[in-house]
Amino acid sequence: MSPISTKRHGDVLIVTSNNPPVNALGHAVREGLVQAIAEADADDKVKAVVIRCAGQTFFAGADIKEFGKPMQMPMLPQVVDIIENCTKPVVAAIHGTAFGGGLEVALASHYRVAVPSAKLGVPEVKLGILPGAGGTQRLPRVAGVAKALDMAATGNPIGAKEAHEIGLVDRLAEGDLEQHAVAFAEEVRDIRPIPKSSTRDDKVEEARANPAIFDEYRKANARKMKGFDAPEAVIKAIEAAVAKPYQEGVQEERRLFMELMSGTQARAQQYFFFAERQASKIDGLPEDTEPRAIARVGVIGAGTMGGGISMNFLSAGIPVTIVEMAQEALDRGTGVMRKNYEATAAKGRMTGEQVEGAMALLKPSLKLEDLAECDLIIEAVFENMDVKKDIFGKLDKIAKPGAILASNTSYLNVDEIAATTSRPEDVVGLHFFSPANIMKLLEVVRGAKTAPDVLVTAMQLAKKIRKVAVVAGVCHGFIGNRMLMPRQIEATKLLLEGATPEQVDRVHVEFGMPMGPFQMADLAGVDIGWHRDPSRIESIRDQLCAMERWGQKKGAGFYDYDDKRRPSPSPVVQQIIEDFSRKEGIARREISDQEIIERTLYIMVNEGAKILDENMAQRASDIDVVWVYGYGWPVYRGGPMFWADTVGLKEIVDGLERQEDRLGSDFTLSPLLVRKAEAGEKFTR
Ligand code: T1G
Repeated sequence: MSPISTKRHGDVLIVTSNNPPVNALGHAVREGLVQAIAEADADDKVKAVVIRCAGQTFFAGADIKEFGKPMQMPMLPQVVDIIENCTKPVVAAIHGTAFGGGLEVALASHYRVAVPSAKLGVPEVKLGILPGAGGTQRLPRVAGVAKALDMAATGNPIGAKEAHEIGLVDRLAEGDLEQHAVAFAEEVRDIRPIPKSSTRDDKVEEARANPAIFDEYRKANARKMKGFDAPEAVIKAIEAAVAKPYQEGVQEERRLFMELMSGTQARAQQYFFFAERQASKIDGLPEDTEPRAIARVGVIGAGTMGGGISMNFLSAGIPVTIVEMAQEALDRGTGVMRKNYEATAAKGRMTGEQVEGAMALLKPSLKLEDLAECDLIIEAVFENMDVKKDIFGKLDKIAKPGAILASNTSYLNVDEIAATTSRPEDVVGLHFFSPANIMKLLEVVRGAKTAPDVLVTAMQLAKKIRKVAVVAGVCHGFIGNRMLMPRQIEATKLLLEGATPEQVDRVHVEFGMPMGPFQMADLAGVDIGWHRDPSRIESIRDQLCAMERWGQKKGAGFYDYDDKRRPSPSPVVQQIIEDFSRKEGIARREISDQEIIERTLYIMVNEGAKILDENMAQRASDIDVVWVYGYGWPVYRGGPMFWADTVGLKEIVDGLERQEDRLGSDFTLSPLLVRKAEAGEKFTR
């Protein structure tokens, strides 16, 4: 049964796609569209065509599940040209997300009608490719070059209202979309010549006269595009749309598309698209597990984390009761939240009334007892087990039956915390990453006794507050921080042996990380976790902390900073490092970049393999989701485990064996990693 059906409404042929969940343009859909256009062409009684979709959205793009498989004709580039060459006017009726190939079908249609809530976009760059069905050639001709560049090089969609303002949508349909689209088709049925996007030049003329626009775009977006292949290819394809007629430009698009599609970056980013969606699934839970209703959230602690966590729920329209121990801390915390919202509003990403609306949902309190009305309570206080145990003991008496009790701990044992309550089945870890209102990652830490519906509630709530949740087991540092630890330890040892902070950081930044271990320490605070005793100096970090070189916030850490927080290598720090080398009797030596990669990145893969072996993560791709969303691992490398597969697990093992003496006696190779390397297996598909 074809997912494409047709029906008549007067002299309009209505073509409907019914291919849940997102009307992906799979082979059967493409075949059906070609047949429908042939039907329209062959029947004189058909004066116009409407293409629409049933379900949640207009075509959301090519079927990504078909990528890497043998091509099945007709391919999308042929389909869109057939639509554009239809002898009757074709109207695309858009709702939901007209993304990728979906927008390309709409662009090849002669007119576009959309509901105001619809979104239009070409997110192909997020998959490491570019719009490959004429999108890079038609979009600039319909929406203008500047808008086309921005949409196609970032992958960010625009709303239907904006699309209507720039002429990408011809009419907004308030109410019944099909009715409006048919009425519009009736209006345009006799207009000749039928308008074809591919032959329009009015909107590319300006760029033709000013090709500098492309280099200006490259310069303005260099940082965001750094390391990625696809955005530059998009710019080249749109340059071709401006410089060449459609038929030649679309050849250039095809060449660039095939080049990208055959590259590792595309494979990594397409892998990651599914990895991110897989992470929300919890294997082995009873199918009928229902989430608990969360009408009000309680947060204990109005510091950086407590405030940031609260903002996630307030922004999603969920009321929050926030509790501090002292009025001054409570006022400071709520003040920071308001300031953050106002900063977002100043950037035009929120309106004034949205700020007021969010803050109106916040109920500050000095009494834990006020949390009795909450369905979920998140503790976000000092990272100390005694403090957390004390709080959970009190919560056990205050919280209503069925309330979920969560700790935001980054490392500590959630089972130990749960044991201080009479309801361990209601206890879970919700590890947010700082800044909690910005970072998308949420580690959901599953205690030994955490109930299935608590987990399902956490995963569903994560989606509601626009987080990407990953289930982690109870171990020191869960998934992300557990892999971060060996990396930080080795990075510090490398300093003692001859590397400099800037060399280690450079290797990581060249690899694609947003910053290296020492830049990250300076940003987060060198003093995090410091014992606070300036007389106790047992490490380089102790020495820096004792000198109040706590990082950017103090104008000095591993680096010196100017008043604009620009870093420069510090001779003082270099001297401290060399003094420590001498004190530890370590002869400094030249250290290669490769050694840094093996000792700081290969070692992370080894820890990831142990996490998998101990069932502290459900799947290797979950580990990749943690590192991309929690630490900025470059998505064009897929994540640590996908990357290890591209390096080859045998090489990872060989590299770690090469470093075995330097990794020290407590280093052990993961048996799972060794087994997979020997068997020639991979961690990810
Ligand atoms: N192909 C195949 N499956 C897809 C899909 C797609 N394009 N989009 C979504 N799915 C699956 C997804 O894996 C999940 O499956 C289910 O649908 C619901 O997705 C030639 C080559 C449309 C905004 O990049 O952005 O066109 O987990 O959880 O939150 O130029 O899906 O249920 O088994 O994300 O409501 C370009 C990608 C393709 C759009 C809906 N298009 N999709 O979000 O649901 S390349 C895209 C999305 C292309 C042409 C090129 C989102 C969504 P499961 P979901 P959602």
